[in-house]
Amino acid sequence: MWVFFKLGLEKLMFRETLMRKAMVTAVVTLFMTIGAAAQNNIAQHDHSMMTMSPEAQAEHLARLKAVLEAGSSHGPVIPQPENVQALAVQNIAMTAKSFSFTPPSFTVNQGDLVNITFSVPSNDPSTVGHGLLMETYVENGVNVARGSSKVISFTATTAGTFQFACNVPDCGTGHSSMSGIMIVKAVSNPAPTISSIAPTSGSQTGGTSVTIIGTGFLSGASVKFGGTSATNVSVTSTSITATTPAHAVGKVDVVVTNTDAQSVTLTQGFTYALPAPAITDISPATGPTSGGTLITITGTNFQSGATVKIGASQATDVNVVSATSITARTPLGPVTEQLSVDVVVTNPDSTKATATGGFTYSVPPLAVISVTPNIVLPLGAPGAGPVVVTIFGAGFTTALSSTVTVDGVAATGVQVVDPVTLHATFPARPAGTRDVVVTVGGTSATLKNGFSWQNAPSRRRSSKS
Ligand SMILES: [Cu+2]
Repeated sequence: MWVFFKLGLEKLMFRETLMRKAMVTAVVTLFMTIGAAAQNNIAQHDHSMMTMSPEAQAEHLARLKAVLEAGSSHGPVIPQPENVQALAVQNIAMTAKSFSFTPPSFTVNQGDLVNITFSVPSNDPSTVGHGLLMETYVENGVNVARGSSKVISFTATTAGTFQFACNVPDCGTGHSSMSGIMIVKAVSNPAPTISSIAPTSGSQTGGTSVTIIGTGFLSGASVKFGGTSATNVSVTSTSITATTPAHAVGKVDVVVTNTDAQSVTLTQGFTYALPAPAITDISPATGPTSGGTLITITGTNFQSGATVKIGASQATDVNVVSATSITARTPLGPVTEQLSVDVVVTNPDSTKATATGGFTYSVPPLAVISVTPNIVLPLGAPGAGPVVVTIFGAGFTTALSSTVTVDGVAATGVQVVDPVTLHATFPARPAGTRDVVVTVGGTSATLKNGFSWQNAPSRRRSSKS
């Protein structure tokens, strides 16, 4: 070890590469442990204040860089961040005097912003001052004149050991003893996590602004949806906003990758959907409460398999003609008075469009169309008695009181089933064919000869036929 130690840096450069790396590492280790006083011993390439030609200076710089590289140890170099968000600010006051750096070594944490205030005392023996060349971080050297100082700043992005030296070769005898080491301690950040994303779905065309909530996000983190990078990514430690890229319809993974390569995946965390439908027109926009009106709904982004709801009920005969047109029949309308109801188109992917009050059910004039059954046994016949009938018509409503008479006698148990259906119980009456009258509010409608009481046909008549 001591043999290696006493060899000068320049002599080491001419050795076989692996040997040199091992030896310089040993030298660095030694002067880190035994202190600055020993550094003078490694100086054997002094230039004794002579003035070097530009070519010689370039060659010297190249050789010095090679030596520093050999004396440093770190992984792949991480570029300087564009936006510095330092873990901490490390202000290092460094004095360079013939022929040592004070301090000869210092330690920072990965991610720290390092500000080296590099000073050369006014009483320094070197008339040309000194300089700082540091592996990876100060690649081109910074010269500082005697009696002045400069601040050299960088972010300690890459962890490892980085040797530095004076890059002013003609600063005097002992120049090459001016060497030191910066140690950047690797900082392992906690892996990022995602707790939620909002919204959880958006159009296949992209452009949805989403917010991802979680922990451990690092400035510069990237976000991918289904393998495609999001844009407009803005990061704080606990939230990320980003704009979704375009992607085919379906569920995709959301991946946040930190600048230290740690990542987190929210499996199938975002759903790409077709654009939501919209309704622009409904024609006709009115129809009777009895339903059955064929309407055409015009709009956009209707999908095959869409359903249509009118008021509280599903429309029938729904036909998605195209992405812009649907035909359907209105269901039975409300039992109450004239009413406007919402028309809702729901695509198979659950996106929907609502036309508020888009269809108006009109109550048609009161009408009685038929009674079932309409022939029963007359009063006095064996088995004769009250009978429950169904009356079909129009304009029935629970909003107004309803009465039914048959043969001038009130029916009992009158019940409005829907705007076109009533139930009632007719009494037994003498044989005959009579009128049925339905009264709703102050309006009546009559089915002339709508109901008969009569005996069953005789066997003879039956056998004749
Ligand atoms: Cu120097």
